[in-house]
Amino acid sequence: MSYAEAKTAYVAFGVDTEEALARAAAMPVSIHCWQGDDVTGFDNPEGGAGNGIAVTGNYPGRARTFEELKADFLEAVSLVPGTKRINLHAAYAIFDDEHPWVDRDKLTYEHFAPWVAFAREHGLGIDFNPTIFSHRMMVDGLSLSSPREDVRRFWIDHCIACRRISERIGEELGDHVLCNIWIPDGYKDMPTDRLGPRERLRDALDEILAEDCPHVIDAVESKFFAVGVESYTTGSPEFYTGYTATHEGVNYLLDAGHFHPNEPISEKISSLLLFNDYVPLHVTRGVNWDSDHVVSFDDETREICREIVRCDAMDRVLVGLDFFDGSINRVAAWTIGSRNFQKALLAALLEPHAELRRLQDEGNFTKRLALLEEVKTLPFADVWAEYCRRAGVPAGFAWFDEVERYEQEVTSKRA
Ligand code: RNT
Ligand code: ZN
Repeated sequence: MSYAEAKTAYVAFGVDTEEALARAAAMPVSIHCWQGDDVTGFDNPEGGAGNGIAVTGNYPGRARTFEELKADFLEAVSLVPGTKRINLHAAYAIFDDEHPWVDRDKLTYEHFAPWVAFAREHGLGIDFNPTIFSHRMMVDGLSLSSPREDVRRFWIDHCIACRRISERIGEELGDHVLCNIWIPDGYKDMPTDRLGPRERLRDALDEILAEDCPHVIDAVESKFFAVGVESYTTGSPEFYTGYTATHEGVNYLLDAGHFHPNEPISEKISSLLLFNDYVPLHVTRGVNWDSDHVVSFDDETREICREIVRCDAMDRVLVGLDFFDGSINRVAAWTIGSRNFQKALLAALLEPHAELRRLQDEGNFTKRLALLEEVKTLPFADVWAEYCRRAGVPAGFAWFDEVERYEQEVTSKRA
């Protein structure tokens, strides 16, 4: 079927494909830098990910330097339609002769100026995250909620540095920068004090967030449990629900992998939208746990996008991707997950939401279900192909040939 025929098929359901294409293309999606190197970063390349984060797989060819990571990122995003931002982590600081290595509590804007130059050159926005894992100051698995004053001090100073860096990036780019704090703090086995760590986390956040940073959109990311912290997570959903509800301008970041596997975040977006300026997301795919599998064009990703569209919140839901699979070609992983999010977004924009809402309000639940199911088999593939064509990226599976070529010529040559 041609795009023109597909367009007609959608019109029959009151859906304007032109409007959907334009809206999908305009929504920024923050693409995480950390898929390219298994969350290793540049400040401790020998260390690799650990101490609060887990990555599996040893597919050859991971990016080891700033140059390699930039090249791989550009390769991946050249195959993805839509408006892109780059999501950085503090561990991706650039050190050189002029700005030699410093520890994370001493990082400054200069260590990220090369990223800003890169973003400018390619018309990308930037988002930022303190890196509170893979570091010797994670003591007994704790950072901001540690009982040790020196440990808390180090991480508070790191987070303050990150907010200042984010502020300066925002100034430089004339943009807002999402600065998202996630900590892995928790206990493997039954805690005997649940309150103390949470009091310490609350007080640490108060100190971190005290400075006025007009270019920064602050967020805190909750988690229910993780491998290694099965029994207790300091930064739980209730903790951050309370914290963000009582702290103006601090937004609650929902990660799709951070809840019970049967507790989808698509259900939560509308509630948070009522009480927060922004709802930042980490779109990822947990398989039985927070495994951060590559995002699939699956029911939950599609439902997340439907909610964004239904709530008319494309400017308040800040989408970031957060998956990292080291067991397959990393450029392919980046491309697959990012394209899948774009597919889900476009598909959501192609549903007759006003009509579906009307049916619900009229109590016509039979027709609501009938219509929801009927539109699933409209010729989406043809609109998707048109979306890709207009963005100048491969519409069909040809993108994979390009990734294979890149692997042959570039990543497979890395020792
Ligand atoms: C981990 C959190 C966190 C990280 C990234 C690297 O469970 O989801 O967002 O994945 O910061
Ligand atoms: Zn996350």
